[in-house]
Amino acid sequence: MNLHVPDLAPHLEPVRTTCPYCGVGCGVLARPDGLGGASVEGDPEHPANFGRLCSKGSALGETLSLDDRVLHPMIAGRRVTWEHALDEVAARFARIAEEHGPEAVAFYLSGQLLTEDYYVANKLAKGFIGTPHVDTNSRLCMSSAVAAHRRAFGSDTVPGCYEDLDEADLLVLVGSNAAWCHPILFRRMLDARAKRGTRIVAIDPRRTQTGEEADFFLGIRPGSDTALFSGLLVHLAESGALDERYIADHTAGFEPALDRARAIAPDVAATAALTGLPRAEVQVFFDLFRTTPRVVTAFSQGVNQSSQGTDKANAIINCHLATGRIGRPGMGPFSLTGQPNAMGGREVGGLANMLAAHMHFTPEEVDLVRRFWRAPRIITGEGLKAVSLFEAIERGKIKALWVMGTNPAVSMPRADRVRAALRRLDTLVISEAVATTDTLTARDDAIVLPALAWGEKDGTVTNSERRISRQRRFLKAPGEARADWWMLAEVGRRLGHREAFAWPNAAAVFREHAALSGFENAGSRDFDLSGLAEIPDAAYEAARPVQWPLPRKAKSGRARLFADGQFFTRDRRARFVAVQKPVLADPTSETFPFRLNTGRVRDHWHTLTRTGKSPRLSAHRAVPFVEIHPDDAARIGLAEGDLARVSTPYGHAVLEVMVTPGAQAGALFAPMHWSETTSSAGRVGALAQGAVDPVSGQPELKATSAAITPAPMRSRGYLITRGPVAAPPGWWWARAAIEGGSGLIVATDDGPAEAAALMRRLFPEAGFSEYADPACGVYRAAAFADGRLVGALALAPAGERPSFEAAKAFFRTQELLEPAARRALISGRAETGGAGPLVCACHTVGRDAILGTIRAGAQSVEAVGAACRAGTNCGSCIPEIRKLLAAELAPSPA
Ligand SMILES: Nc1nc2c(c(=O)[nH]1)N[C@H]1C(S)=C(S)[C@@H](COP(=O)(O)OP(=O)(O)OC[C@H]3O[C@@H](n4cnc5c(=O)[nH]c(N)nc54)[C@H](O)[C@@H]3O)O[C@H]1N2
Ligand SMILES: Nc1nc2c(c(=O)[nH]1)N[C@H]1C(S)=C(S)[C@@H](COP(=O)(O)OP(=O)(O)OC[C@H]3O[C@@H](n4cnc5c(=O)[nH]c(N)nc54)[C@H](O)[C@@H]3O)O[C@H]1N2
Ligand code: SF4
Ligand SMILES: [Mo]
Repeated sequence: MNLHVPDLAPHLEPVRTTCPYCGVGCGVLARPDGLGGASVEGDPEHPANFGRLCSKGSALGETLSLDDRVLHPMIAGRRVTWEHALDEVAARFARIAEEHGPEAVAFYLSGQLLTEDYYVANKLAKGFIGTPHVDTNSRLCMSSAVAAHRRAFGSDTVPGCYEDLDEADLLVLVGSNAAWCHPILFRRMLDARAKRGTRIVAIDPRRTQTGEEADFFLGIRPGSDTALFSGLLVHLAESGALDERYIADHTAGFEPALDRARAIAPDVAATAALTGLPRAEVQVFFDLFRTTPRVVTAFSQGVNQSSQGTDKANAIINCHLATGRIGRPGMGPFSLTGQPNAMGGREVGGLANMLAAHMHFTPEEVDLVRRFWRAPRIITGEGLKAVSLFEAIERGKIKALWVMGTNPAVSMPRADRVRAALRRLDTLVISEAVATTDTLTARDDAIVLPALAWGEKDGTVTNSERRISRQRRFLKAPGEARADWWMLAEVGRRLGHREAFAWPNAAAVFREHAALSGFENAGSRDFDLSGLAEIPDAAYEAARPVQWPLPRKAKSGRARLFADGQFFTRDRRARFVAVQKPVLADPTSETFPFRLNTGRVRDHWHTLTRTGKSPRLSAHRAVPFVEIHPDDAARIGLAEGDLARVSTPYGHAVLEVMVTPGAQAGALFAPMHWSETTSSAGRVGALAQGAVDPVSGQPELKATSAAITPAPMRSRGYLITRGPVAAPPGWWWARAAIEGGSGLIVATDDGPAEAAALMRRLFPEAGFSEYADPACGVYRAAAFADGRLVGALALAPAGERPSFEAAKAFFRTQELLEPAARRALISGRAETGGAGPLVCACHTVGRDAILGTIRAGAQSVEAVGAACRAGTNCGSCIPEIRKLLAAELAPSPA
């Protein structure tokens, strides 16, 4: 295997790297094609995925184009040299620190930075500029899990590993849509079920794809998880299922925690009332948990992104501690991390309530870090957490902000306010790879630093099971883009700290980080990577995935912790936590009678700056949408595909309606992905309330009181062009990547006449094929230059929606279109017969094609795969295929 730093030349041997999306941390083999692209496949030797990749990982090759990249440093929209940009950042930070104190300078970082980037940012801010205000998008993601770990274990330690998922007999998924968000781990869970009969329980107010696949789905009332797990603790205590010995020898605080649990949910009936679940379901779940020793409770954002997120997580951990089911094969609470390096950020201390290397602010720890860094301005206490940080910016208290690897104008709750706050800064510095993000365009005088992106940079990431893997470069740096750690170090040197920021490469940064983790650490701190503190450059280059802790002299990392009952509290005992009774922070009202939940879809990643480039990934869900229960939809007068206006006290959006019995009555769900760059009114972050958890400071993103009303427009349709164009003012639109062009799915109060005029404005030189039926409100046109298709526009009355799916196929080729094809395009019929909405992103198979195979006799996922290849690569769509099978094969009512 070639593990050298490669160049642009095509490689026979692939480069081993790690997927830049979710916290599963799959190994990827990348083969550059010599033209700036690469093909990717799963690394069979990586212990997270053993060769598999999900739809997003498989499509990484489609996201490497340099369109929209930031290629040069810019100040106020003008290209400048690196020297100039870095001098300017340093000078402005120095001036602001001088005039207003160092606390007027802040950093907002990301769980998508590499550990080396993160380490340098943290060191610069907390040791050398002297500002504690360093927070990260991990505040919106993992901070409740971190806080819960610390309360229970005395340290932010994930006790288990992925093999526990393979070896469990019961997998409880709480607030996790793993089928879509951790697809490769979910496939491991399904494998465990096939192999050992593992039962899967999903607990979520929505019946997601995960809930569909689970053996047992608990459609819990939003925010009521603490009640469910309090009820479980009481049940375990009363049915003699406690591990009394473990409790006595290795824990503290059991009695008060049990008393509190009793006060919240004394029995099954009370638990059922609080969670909205039928008693029988609560009982089944309690029985399963009680009688199955090998149980892993995996949790994600339905737990963390909550105004009681920390209590939710501790209520779960309490049940594992009470049964001693922790740190042993197939057992334990398991926080599924979101971002590829959520864990690495925690390791360096990139959160405002941490100092460095899992150390906090005891005087001894502060002094230790100060001595290790030889820091002139070490901070001595916590900084502001994300939500308060942006409020401090709004108030003018923080004057300079460096945003790195995150897009807060989209992803922060109350995103409108956050965007306005960015405009109040004296200085906004942004390191970015993509030029069109909402944050980057929030003001026109930002200092923009071009960052290397995935495939171009070198460093490490840590996945959900504490496993550190290398991300390796296999592409040339585009333009003048540089690594994030390099920019930070250059600013550090310019601020006069030459020696402290003198690393020659990422390996050197990593060694220092590993050394700090082991510095004066005789087993008192969980995070110890000192075994790698002297790793030579060549070994770092070739390093294979390894789990921490990895102390000096250790032969290998550790898969599990805490089986010995030794925790990182002062007395080495774990703590039970007496949790609070759940109350939702934002009660519904007459004006806002619904509860808006937000989250993710299968094929998109966050704010679309990367997956938005892939035609395959953009097909599964092409427009911003809102899920609603059929009864609610009927009452309000909304049908599938209609447009609806969703409002909360904080903002509003216009979204396409998806009617689904998977939604709870009274609940709405909308994905977080669309921004102002990719839609006219789909930026859902603006709607989220963001009340923070009192312990972790993590904002609530799953339950905001909301209203929904129909927002009909006269016409629906699409506008497809070869290069991107803007939709006319007043149109509703969403942008979707397609092969050979740029797609807008649109709605408007305009009709055929305005549409015809628009085509002529857009393509003044072109020839047209057109069909117009003004009486019926129908217009379809294609524009040709020298016989080549350059644009297509179709509008029809809202109920009839012209097929974007069918039309986009005509743009795949740059060749002349045959007259028959021209006619087909204008007739509004697909050339090939509609494939329906995309289901399998890997082999581009639509719903109708799959239904065709089922009707032709395919009776299983395997048979469908054999007939049309759907589901045979990454498997992310298998749950959807199973659902189609179930619906088609269900006996029809007599
Ligand atoms: N496809 C895709 N995968 C991703 C990402 C992506 O953008 N796209 N992002 C990655 C990141 S950073 C993260 S953090 C993870 C997130 O992964 P997940 O946490 O699995 O994803 P979400 O959709 O945010 O939320 C999970 C579920 O929580 C449920 N929920 C809401 N309220 C409650 C509640 O009160 N109780 C319970 N029990 N459940 C509730 C929601 O209905 C939702 O189905 O995904 C990672 N993987
Ligand atoms: N309503 C709602 N909001 C949410 C959530 C939700 O469930 N609902 N989930 C929250 C969670 S869990 C998360 S993790 C966040 C995610 O939200 P964000 O982190 O804001 O989303 P991304 O789109 O991943 O932003 C990453 C940015 O970094 C840029 N980038 C890519 N590579 C590099 C690089 O190497 N260096 C630099 N400097 N930049 C790079 C990308 O172009 C992109 O603009 O959203 C949070 N917000
Ligand atoms: S599960 Fe998918 S997105 Fe997550 S790391 Fe693996 S390939 Fe990447
Ligand atoms: Mo996240």
